Amino acid sequence: MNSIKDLALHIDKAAHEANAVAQLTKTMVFTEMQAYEIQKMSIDQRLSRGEIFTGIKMGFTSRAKMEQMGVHDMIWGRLTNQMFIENGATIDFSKYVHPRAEPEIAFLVKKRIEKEVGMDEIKSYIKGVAAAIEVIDSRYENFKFSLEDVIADNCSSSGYALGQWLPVDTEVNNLKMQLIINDETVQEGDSSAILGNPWESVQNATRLCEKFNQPLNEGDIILAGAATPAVYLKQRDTVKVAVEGLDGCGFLVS
Ligand code: OOG
Ligand code: MG
Repeated sequence: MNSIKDLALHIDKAAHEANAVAQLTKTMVFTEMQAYEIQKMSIDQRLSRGEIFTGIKMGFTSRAKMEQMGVHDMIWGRLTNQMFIENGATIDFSKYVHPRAEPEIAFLVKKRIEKEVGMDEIKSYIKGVAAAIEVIDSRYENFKFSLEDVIADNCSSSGYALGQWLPVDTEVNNLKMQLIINDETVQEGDSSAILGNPWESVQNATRLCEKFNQPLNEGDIILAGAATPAVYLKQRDTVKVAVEGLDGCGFLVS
């Protein structure tokens, strides 16, 4: 492997086949901007296999997540329809390397976003909010990576479940968020852990859309990032998220 393209094909294959691989930065040194190029090329592979782009996810927008993973900067990744988990569905454990779940809040785009939008205008670009669970599954051995590695690996994105969409003026800040596995609360946090207010994450998402030339269209989603550390899943788990004031969602692991 001696080019950005080789690294992109390698990480795409690892994701496609659910195999853990060594960190890409162990093979070749690359910058954060090159990591985003690798991410884009690896997602282009998925799109060429027929997957459809459905939005973006923000990462490391809470201190809890940054501390858990030992990484200190906001990141973003791309979502596709193949990652969508129908509320109440069963996911196949064998299709993942070492999946973890984390509680999130999702935003539904109302109109095209291609330029940074200020906080004063942000709500006019969004038509719904919902509780969400993100399934992250690093393609790296032991779930260990540098910032460049995780960006190249599409920020560990591998699945997302969504609760019922509620109107855009539904309060999303200062809400209790719980990740519940097998009827036990395994993580609990507050939505204000997401950059002080999850809307700040949406605002940052628009900034990154402009910077990386990745427009969002009506119907695309933005995941604002986890409010708590993520928890490893195992076979036969029942996974739910409860967010005060929003409709919850969940799935089973087979
Ligand atoms: C990277 C993804 C981070 C979040 O919500 O902070 C993320 C990882 O932890 O593997 O999705
Ligand atoms: Mg996440």
